[in-house]
Amino acid sequence: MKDNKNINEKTDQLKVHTTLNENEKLTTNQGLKINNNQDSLKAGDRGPTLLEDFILREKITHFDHERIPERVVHARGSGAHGVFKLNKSLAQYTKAKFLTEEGKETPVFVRFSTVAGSRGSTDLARDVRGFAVKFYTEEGNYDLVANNMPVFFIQDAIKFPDLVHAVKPEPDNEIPQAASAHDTFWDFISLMPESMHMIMWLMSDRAIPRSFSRMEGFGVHSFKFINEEGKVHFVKFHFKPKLGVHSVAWDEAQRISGVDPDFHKRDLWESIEKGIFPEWDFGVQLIPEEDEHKFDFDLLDPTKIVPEEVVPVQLVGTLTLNKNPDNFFAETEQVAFHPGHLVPGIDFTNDPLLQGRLFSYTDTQLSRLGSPNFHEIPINRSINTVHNNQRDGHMRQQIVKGKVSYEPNSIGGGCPFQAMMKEGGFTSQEERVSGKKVRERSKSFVDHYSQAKLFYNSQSTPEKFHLQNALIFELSKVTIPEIRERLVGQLVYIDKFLAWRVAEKIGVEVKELDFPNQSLPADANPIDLQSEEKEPEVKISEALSMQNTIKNTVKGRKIGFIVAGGLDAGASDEVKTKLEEKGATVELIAPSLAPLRTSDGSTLIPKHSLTSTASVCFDALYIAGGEDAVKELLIPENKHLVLHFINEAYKHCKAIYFDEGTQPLYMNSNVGARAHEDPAIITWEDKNGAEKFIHAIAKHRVWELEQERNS
Ligand code: HDE
Repeated sequence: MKDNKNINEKTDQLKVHTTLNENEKLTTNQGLKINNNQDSLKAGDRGPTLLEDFILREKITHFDHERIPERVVHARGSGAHGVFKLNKSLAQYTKAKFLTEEGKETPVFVRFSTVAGSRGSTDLARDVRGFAVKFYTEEGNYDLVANNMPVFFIQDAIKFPDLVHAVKPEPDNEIPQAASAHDTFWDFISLMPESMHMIMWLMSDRAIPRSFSRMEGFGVHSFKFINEEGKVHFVKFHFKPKLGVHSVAWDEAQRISGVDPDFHKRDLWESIEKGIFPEWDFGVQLIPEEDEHKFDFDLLDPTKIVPEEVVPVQLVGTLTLNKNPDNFFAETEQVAFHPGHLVPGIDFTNDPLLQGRLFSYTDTQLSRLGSPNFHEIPINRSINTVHNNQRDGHMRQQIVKGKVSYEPNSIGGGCPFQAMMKEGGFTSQEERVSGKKVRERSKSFVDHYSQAKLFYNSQSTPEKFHLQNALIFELSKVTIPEIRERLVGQLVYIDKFLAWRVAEKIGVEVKELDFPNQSLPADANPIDLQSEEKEPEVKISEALSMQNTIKNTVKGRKIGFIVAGGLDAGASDEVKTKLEEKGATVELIAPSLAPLRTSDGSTLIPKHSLTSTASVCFDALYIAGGEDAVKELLIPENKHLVLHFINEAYKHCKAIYFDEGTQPLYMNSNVGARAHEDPAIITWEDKNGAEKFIHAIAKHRVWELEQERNS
């Protein structure tokens, strides 16, 4: 929404820096009006260009320096503005103002990202997604730099460069782009048992979301809440999408990467432009400080979740994205997050992964944005004014008056003053810390398989099947058999059948693992340690299966209507209206982009032709009836394209509605050969077809019929 009403303190602040070229004259960067932007200044019209052409030089110089380094990880991103509304006060647990006043609204900017791929790679890579939220609070910026998976590959920051080097394209030939399916990634993983829980998440369909609006967000680490009295709680942060958690099939993801590599970016942009604002419930898991050691895992270990059955998630707020950025580079590219951007009432824990992150994020902005003044870039500015004695540096914007840039001072009347705690001055939580200086991993971090098992066992049968196939796909790309074998050796500790099934398909044998393990104390043997594994408190966690998150809504769904000249306008209009009333979008796909006439003489303009899009870009298909329309769809040059649409949507377990007169298409497609009832296939025989169609789309997919639909 270009000029929507979703204005808040932050978007207001950005306005000062926003410009529109409408009705303006072209100028140089110095404000000089330009009279000829077509030709450079030459010695004669066929002569050499003159060095004195300052207009040419300025233009080309600026162009030459337009690029900045992309993020070393999370390079590809999409962002949006929005608002966080607190529905339930957390004053009992934290003094952070944006979390204590019920009904309070805080402006936010959110950036979603893939991790491994370059800026120009595809949205649909199998990967973790970043979910970074900047809260512009009255007490300063608070960044919750989250992911769509609640655990991480490694337990200690010192392994992060190794992990990233392993997953990024291989350094000799820069292959493969935005993919973990290669030797170096699986070599590293197979030697890092602590990564196995995360690998279960990464091989699940969570790594190929249907949209950003259908992903969860997790703070991953345990953080701390501190209330006015100084009482401490550990806290885990959650964002739960109002539309449920949904993903596409891997085969679909691969096709989308070709047909529309910007699939997620486009979905986010278009949803917001249409006013279908993505929304999440914000939740917290709270653990009193004194209960820190009550769990069969360590709260400081980022490869572990706190199962919701053990500590329920309390939903306390709503995150809504309601405004697209005006400029991708200025906002989405230049936004700089940092887990160390805190407000009073929130603090870190000693999670050794988090501790390393606290160094990395400012450091990386220095090379990416080129100056310690990156906080002055409009998107990064706090809505609370900034007052300190930091000065100068590249691209300084603020003009601070006066002689004083030190403290203590008397010349400036002592300003700016330190703030007392009661005035909102930040104080770190007082924590007793003692211990020998050691380069070691805590023994409480050693159980690497219980929660990997918990995740796997909590998946529905189709989800397990997809996970298994993802492992087979990925490991089949590994050229070194020993790596494949070693990884299978890890899977044995999670699920023997899974290990056996994968091994069979990737041509290795299931062997017991036997290799040096760098993440364990030197004297520990991983197998012995595993045999000490405790019976877990929770064996199945419902929250871990996407199947359990289905909501009864078609909001934000995109439905492809396959139409042709002479279509039965009455019938298709009825379905379209009902879908649109419920927040879905309908797009017409026809043999060509030429306007077409309906049975009642009205004109329709198709958005797509049968060759310019594909079924993978839609959640469901409606095949419009009408004698002439069906005839046209059946002519040889159209028939195979239409059947391809239908068969592919069928294979990907989508809802398909065949309206009156489309029997020949139905019979010629794979749908006609189905042996059993299928709730997501609606035909001309169904009474209340539109309602059934809507119901089927709301279920997302009939994954449980995948085997049958593909047989
Ligand atoms: Fe990051 N991470 N990270 N990370 N991370 C970056 O910062 C890093 C980790 C996450 O949209 C970088 O500005 C280290 C966990 C997101 O701009 C960099 C370690 C989680 C984003 C960096 C981690 C994240 C980043 C690259 C291990 C989930 C994108 C560019 C110690 C909780 C933010 C940048 C955006 C980006 C370092 C691990 C989330 C290099 C050293 C765990 C969402 O600073």
